[in-house]
Amino acid sequence: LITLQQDRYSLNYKGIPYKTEWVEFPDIEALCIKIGAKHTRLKRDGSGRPLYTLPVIHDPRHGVIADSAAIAEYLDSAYPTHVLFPNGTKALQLAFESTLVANISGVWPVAVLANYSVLNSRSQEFYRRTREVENGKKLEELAPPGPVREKFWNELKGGLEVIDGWLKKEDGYVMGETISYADFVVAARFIWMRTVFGEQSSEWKDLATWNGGRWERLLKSLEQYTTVV
Ligand SMILES: N[C@@H](CCC(=O)N[C@@H](CS)C(=O)NCC(=O)O)C(=O)O
Repeated sequence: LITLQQDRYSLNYKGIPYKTEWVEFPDIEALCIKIGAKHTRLKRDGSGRPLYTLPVIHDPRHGVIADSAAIAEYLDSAYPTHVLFPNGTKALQLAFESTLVANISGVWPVAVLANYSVLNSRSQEFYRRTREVENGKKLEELAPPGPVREKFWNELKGGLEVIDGWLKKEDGYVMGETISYADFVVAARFIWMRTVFGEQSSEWKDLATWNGGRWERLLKSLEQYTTVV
């Protein structure tokens, strides 16, 4: 199951035809090894073993590539229209991605059970087992309703305020008028939140009001690229 959709948005943006194959969590490692996709980091279970992740693309013109940033860089070199990393912006865009991920990390413990509930039973078993080992806690104990959950939610809100402060007051993209990889990084996280919490949830309704509603408007303005093909 691909939860980080930003590469699909890149493909849509560039108008490259493709087909999506959905992969369940327990099948990712074996599939990556079989097709020769590289691991993207090490497992966080203390084993030091490689961790294979999605998204991965297979382009018959080139081969198999893992990791969103590497995929975007490859797509720019092979398909140079609608550039994702305009000249000289890759390092800044990747720094933006790291900071965004750090600034919104409070959402993770809050969303973990909602994320778990959208998976099928095989992926649920894998997700619960691996995430509980990584965190040393039951999923239910990560952000129980009450002050702990509120603290994480407020951390998310504060983190997004920082990002909002970096962007233009009137709507616009990370690079101003130009769409780039960084906007798909933001959109992918918001679409993930909307998907796991649900559009009618109190969480999404709250998020949609933050920072003058800019996040929902961003999704609307990128909608044509964020549809699933
Ligand atoms: N840096 C990678 C991160 C991708 C990633 O973390 N993917 C997760 C799903 S959102 C994954 O495949 N996890 C596999 C696992 O937990 O075993 C990228 O941007 O492509």
